Amino acid sequence: SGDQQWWKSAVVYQVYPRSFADASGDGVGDLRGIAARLDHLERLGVDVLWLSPVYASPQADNGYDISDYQAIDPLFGTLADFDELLAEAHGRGIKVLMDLVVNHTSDEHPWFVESRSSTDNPKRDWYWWRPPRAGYQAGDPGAEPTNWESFFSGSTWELDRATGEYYLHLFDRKQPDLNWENPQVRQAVYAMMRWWLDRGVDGFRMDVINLLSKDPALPDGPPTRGGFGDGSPHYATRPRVHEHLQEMHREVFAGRDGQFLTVGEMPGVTWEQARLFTDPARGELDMVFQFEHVGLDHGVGGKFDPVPLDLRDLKASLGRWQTELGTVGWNSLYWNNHDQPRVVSRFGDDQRWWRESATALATVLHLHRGTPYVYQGEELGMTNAPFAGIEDVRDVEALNYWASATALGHSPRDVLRGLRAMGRDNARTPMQWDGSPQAGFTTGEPWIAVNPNHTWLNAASQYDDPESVFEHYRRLIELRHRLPVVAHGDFRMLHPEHAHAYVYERRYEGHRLLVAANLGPEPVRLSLEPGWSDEHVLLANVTGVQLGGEATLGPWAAVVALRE
Ligand code: ISL
Repeated sequence: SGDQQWWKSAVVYQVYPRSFADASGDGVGDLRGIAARLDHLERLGVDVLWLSPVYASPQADNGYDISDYQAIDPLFGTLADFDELLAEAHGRGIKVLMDLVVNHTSDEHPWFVESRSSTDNPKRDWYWWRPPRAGYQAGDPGAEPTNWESFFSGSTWELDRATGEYYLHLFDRKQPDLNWENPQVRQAVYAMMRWWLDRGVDGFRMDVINLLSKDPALPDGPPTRGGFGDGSPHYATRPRVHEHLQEMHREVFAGRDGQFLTVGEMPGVTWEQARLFTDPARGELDMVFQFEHVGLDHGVGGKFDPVPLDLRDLKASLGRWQTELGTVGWNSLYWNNHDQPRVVSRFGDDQRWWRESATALATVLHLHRGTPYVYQGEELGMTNAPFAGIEDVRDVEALNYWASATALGHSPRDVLRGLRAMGRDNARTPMQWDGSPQAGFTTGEPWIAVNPNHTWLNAASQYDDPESVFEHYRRLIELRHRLPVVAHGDFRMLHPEHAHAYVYERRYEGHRLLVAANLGPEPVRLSLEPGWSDEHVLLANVTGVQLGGEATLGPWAAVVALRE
C-alpha cells in the first residue's frame, strides 16, 4: 500500500517551540513565531513539522510535564493560534505531528491532584502509588519501594507526606508516571488523541512510549552506581506495551480517513523489538526512534562521561538497523533532537571543517533507508554552545545531575565538562535566523543565551548560497523526493572496516546509488567496483571529488552518485 506509506519518501522537521521564533517578545518562542517562519520550512522542502509540546505545563521539563492535554500553554499562545498554524502549514502542504507525552503527566495535572488527595480517591490507581519498603518508615533512607534510579538522577520515588505513600516518576519528581494497567487511563488518552486528530493534526511523536508498561510487582533492579538499581528490565519494552499500542491503533487510528504518521521514541529498544513495533501487519507504529547510535560515545560514567566515537562502531550499528529493518518495519534516521548535543560538534568538527563535516554527516544520514528527521538549526550546521558555568544551564536533567554529582564529590570542573559536551541545552539555544543581537529570535531577553556564533552562522547568510549547509540539506531532501532508490532501495554497507570512510550502496529496480564520505580530516582513497565515474556524480559537498576505480576523498568530502 504505497500511498499508506507516504512517509517513506518524506522528511520531518522538528521544532522546539521555546527556542524557534518569538513573536510576542517575551523571550520564549511561540506558535505565532513558528507560523511566521513557515517560509523557512517550505524553502527547505520538508513534508512534516513535528512540534515539541505546546500544551499547558508548569514547564519543569520544558513542556514534557503536561497539566492539560487539551489546552495550549499561554507561553506559546492560544488554541486559535494553534489552529492558524495548522491551517497555514497545511496550506503549504506540510503535515503537523503533535508530541504525545503519556508515560507521565505533570504533578499539577488535575488527574494527579485528585490521585494524591487520598488513598481511596477514584483516581488513586491512575498513577503508581506504593507504601514504604517493608520494615522501613516513610522518609527513611532506603524506604523507597524499589531501588530504581531516575533518568534525571536520584530515586524514581517521591514521598507524598499527605498519605505517607510514594509515587513513581521515571523522570523528574514533577512528572509522575501514569498507570497504563488501568483501562480508564488508556481510554482517557485515546479520547484526547482523537480530539487532536479531529482538530486536523496528522499524527504523533510518542514520548518514551516503550516505557508505558511496568511489571506491577515492581521488583528491584540490578545494582548500579551510587546505591541505586537499574529498573529498566521492569519498565522498558515489556510485553504489554505491544498490547497497548495495538489497542491505541484500533481505538484512535483504525478506520479514520487520512494519511497519518506515528513514531515512537524508545530508549533502549533493540532492532528485534523495533521490528515488532513497526511491522505493518501488527498495527502498532509506523517507525521508532532508537538510541543505539547516540549511545556509542557514552563512557563508563554514562552520557556525561563521553568517549570518542569509533566510526566502525557507528557503521556496524546503523548498518545492522538498515539490514534488520530492511524488509519488515522501517527506520527513523536522526543525528539530532532536543535531547542530543549538536552533531557537528559531536561527530564532526565545528572548527576547521565546520561546513564540510556538517554536510558530510547530513549526506551519510539522509540517504539511508528510513525517514530522516531534521532538528531545527541542524540544517544550518548549528553547534554546541559555550556555556561558561552552571548559571548558563537551564535543563532540569543537567541541573539535577549537577546537584547529585557535585554532592557525591565529583569536581565541578569535570561535571561541567560533561555537560558542555553532552547537555541537552546545546540543542536548545535559540534558532539563528540572522546576525542581529538576538539572532532574529526575539526582540526581548531570550530565556537561554543565543550562541555567539550567530553573527556568522545564521539562516539569512545561507539562503541562496549554493555552498551553504542549508542548501546541501535542501538538495538532500529533494533527492529523497525525486529518486525512488532513496526512498525504496535496499542497503549494502561497503568498506565496513575502514576507520574513516562511510560508504554504502542502495539499489532499486536497476538503479544504483553510491554514497561515499570521508568522516575525518585526512584524505582517503577507496577502491570501488568498476563502472563508477565522475559523470555519475549527483551531489558533492566539496569540489574536486574523483570517482573511478578508486574514489579520492579530501577532508570530510562526501559524494553521491547514481547509475543504471
Ligand atoms: O536525554 C535523555 C536523558 O539522558 C534521555 O534519556 C531522554 O530523557 C529520554 O530520551 C526521554 O526523552 C523524552 O522524555 C523525557 C523528556 O525530558 C525528553 O525531552 C523527551 O524527549 C521525559 O518526558
